[in-house]
Parts: sequence; structure tokens; C-alpha cells
Amino acid sequence: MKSLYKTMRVRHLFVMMGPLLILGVVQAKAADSQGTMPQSAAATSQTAAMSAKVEIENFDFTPMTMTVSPGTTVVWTNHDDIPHTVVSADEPKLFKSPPLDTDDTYSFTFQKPGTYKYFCSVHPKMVAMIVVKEK
Ligand SMILES: [Cu+2]
Repeated sequence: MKSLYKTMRVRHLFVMMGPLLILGVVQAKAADSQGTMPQSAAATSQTAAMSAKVEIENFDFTPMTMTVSPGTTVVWTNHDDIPHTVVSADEPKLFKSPPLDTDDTYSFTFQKPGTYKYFCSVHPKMVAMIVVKEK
């Protein structure tokens, strides 16, 4: 009985959300033809565009310490000729990349404020950190 109630609640939510989604699409299309963007769409694209880069070069992460806003996607690129990894120093590990070959990238989106240390598991002396905080 309890699960049936839950299912009904979920369906109810869809019924409520449906028109909102359609409204959003209509608004976006209207904005296209007018050449202006509604404020909600502008805000959405701003959050979606937040990203920051860390270069892996000469056995170093550059920058070694980087501060980003919550929701930022950090992209690491390996420029060395040998493989490196990007591994969270926290336990349990928040993120762990596979070995990155030359020009390979790895990305992770940081949602919560905090200090996130990480290292390369192939060369544990390679350490760096991402600081996530509201700016
Ligand atoms: Cu390495």
C-alpha cells in the first residue's frame, strides 16, 4: 500500500512538471526569434558553462592550488609523454581517473564547498588541490 502511494506521488509530480517543461521550451523558442534571452535561460547557461583547467606537465599539476565555485567542472589534461592519473586523496575517494595518455583529459564536477587534495597514483609525489568555495 505504501509503495502504491509513492508511485502516485511520483506520477503526480510528472503531471505538475510537464507543463512547466513545455513552457520552458516555448519560452526558449520565442527568445530565439526575438533575439533576446529570458533571464532563466541565461542563468542556466551560466551555471552550465563553469569549468576550469588543470594542466599536467613535467610531473606537475598546474595550477597546484585552484579555487573554484561550487558546480565547476575541472578538466585535467596530460601533456606529458608518460601516463598520469588524477586521484582524490580523500577516503572514500571522490574521484579517480584511469591512466591518462598524452593529451587525454579527465573531468570532475565539484558540487560541495571544501578542500579536495589529489595526487597521481603513478607518481605519488605529484600532489595538488582544488578548493571549492562560494566567491
Ligand atoms: Cu604521474
